[in-house]
Amino acid sequence: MGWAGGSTVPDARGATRPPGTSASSSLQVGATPRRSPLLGLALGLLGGGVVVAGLWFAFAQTVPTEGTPVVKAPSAVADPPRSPAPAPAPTTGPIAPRCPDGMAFIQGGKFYMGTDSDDPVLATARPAHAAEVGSFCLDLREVTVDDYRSCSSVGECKRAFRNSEWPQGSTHEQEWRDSMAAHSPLCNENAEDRGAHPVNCVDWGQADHYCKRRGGALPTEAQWEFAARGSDGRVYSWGDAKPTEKHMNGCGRECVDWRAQVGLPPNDALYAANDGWPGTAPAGNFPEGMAAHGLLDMAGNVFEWTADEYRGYAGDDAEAGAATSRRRVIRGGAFNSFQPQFADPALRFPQDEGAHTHGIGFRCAAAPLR
Ligand SMILES: [Ca+2]
Repeated sequence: MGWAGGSTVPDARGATRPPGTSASSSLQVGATPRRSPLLGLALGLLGGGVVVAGLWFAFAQTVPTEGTPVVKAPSAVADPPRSPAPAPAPTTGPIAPRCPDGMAFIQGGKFYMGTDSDDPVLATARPAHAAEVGSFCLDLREVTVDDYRSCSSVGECKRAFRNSEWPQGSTHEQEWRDSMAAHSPLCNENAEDRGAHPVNCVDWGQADHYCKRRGGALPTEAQWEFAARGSDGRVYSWGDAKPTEKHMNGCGRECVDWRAQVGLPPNDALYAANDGWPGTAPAGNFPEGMAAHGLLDMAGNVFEWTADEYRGYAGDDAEAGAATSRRRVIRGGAFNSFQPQFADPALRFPQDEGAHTHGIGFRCAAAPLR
């Protein structure tokens, strides 16, 4: 997408010129054409005719006719000094806001952020509380592998990781290591045919840097949630319908089967159908799950890094004491999410900002163009 990239390229000399012109089409100047005597006479007669016509025209303009005001003829006498031309009247009516290519304009507004659900999965998202955000732009899709490589292949971003790694937490060490090994092949940097998939296995710093290089930033949590659900209190980003294999890339039959194949502990399926993608799917592949503003994959495919450090909404931040590094909020559920709560726009989890996992990617926000 490259919306901070320059769209103009100077020519070989570094000069600029209007579009559609070239140096070879410029006029030759300095040559004086010769004129024949006959041509001179013809031009003289023509010039005289123009003078006569001009005088008639000037006269005609000064003759008042009924109902029309007198217009003063041009005069050789200097006019009195004129006052400066008035400034153009301000344009009335709203000016359509603009966003960089590939981004949606999100009109700012109020909403209830978080949830009052007592579901344990949504524990960190309690309580619902009034919030307000200003207008901003947000990527319609998750940043893809190809997008990210446009930065990492020119040495301006660090390459995405090829292994999945996250803090051990309370998991048994061998189980933790086995799980990281089983999931690492799902890092899209390992494959040549996943250019249209979301980039994953990037840590928070890589995501933050990529967005800043594009002239934007990671969305704040409030921006992300407001973009996903708007102001109307809907249950999911697409509305109130329960998530299916048409709405999002979650954990369907294919995901349960994949876990069995690689020897991971079984889990339930979010839906019974096979959504076709045991790992990530190409970004924007689930149009029925489209949120307001045309945003895609706001649930499923990959979780998304946000700008914010994790803080408990109610000030109950006891977990933070055990963290070994700063934790950032991730949003939106992933391809391996098997509970509908993971599609709830309020869902939020802390993640170590140094983690780089198969299930986390990102999208960027930006200020509207002026
Ligand atoms: Ca997503």
